[in-house]
Amino acid sequence: ISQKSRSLTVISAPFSGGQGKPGVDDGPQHLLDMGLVEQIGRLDWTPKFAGHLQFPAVKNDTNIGHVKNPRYVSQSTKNIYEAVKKASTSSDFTLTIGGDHSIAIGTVAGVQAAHPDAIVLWIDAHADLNTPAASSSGNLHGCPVAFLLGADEPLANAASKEEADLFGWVPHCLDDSQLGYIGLRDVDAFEKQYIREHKIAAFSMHHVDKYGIASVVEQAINKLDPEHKRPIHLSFDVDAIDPVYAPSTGTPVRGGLTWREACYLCEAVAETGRLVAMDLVECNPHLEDAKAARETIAMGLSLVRCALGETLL
Ligand code: NNH
Ligand code: MN
Ligand code: MN
Ligand code: MN
Repeated sequence: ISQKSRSLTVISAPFSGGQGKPGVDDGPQHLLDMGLVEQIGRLDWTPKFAGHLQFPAVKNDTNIGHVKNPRYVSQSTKNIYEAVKKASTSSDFTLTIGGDHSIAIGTVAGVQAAHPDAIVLWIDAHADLNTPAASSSGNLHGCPVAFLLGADEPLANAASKEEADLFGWVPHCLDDSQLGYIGLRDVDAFEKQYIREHKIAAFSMHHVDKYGIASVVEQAINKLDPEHKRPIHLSFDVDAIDPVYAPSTGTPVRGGLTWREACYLCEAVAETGRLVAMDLVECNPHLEDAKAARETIAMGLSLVRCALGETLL
């Protein structure tokens, strides 16, 4: 019996200010050009493209301490937050396409506003859990989870209290017990310690090898939601996938998920019937060559289709 067609909002967040490589802001257009909305429309969903969010440049956005583009990232992710909050309140599903992973400051906060009990599955080679102070790169795409958990402190070396509090608007909407990682293999010392101390559900590639992806997804969901009743937000960084399958991304790390493992993960989440939001981030079609870019975008499209139930019989 087929379900009635559910409403889905596609939000494009062509944002690259959370890291240093230009081109990731072109990920959304490439996903759209290769048929994202049409492909979703062939499934049991009614997609509506909400357009490209605009991110007006910020003048004199100098580093605060070593933190890069702080005002631009704060302002842009706030716009994303408002858009995702609105979409998540009014439609059954919100798909946000990035853009770098700093956009998840806005997507997670926005989805949590509509579904405060939603669990977040963060699929990534990295934990993105650095506080600005702990980050060695100063790239804010490595920090979204810290803001959402409320692990951050006012920015050090700011010129004013206002500037120190640039990210004070981010709701501390996530509890440690609401977050699960899959795919980790490049985690900084601060992040490891935080994961241990706060007992965050974290499955690295070692666990994927040891137990298999099916068991890992099951263990993650069981740990975060033993009663299997909470909504799910899937935040998918394509660098979780092995660079053989997703080469065009800013920080590739070898030894990642295979094509099928990544798709399986999305299918298993689709199978729950509780997925309410997905982010697809860090596709940078300007890295590697045109063929690599096409393969990376094709991988991303597959993930979305699998998460929306394409392969379920
Ligand atoms: N952990 C590093 C940092 O904070 C790398 C983060 N890079 C990512 N995250 N691509 O997904 O800068
Ligand atoms: Mn990430
Ligand atoms: Mn990553
Ligand atoms: Mn905060």
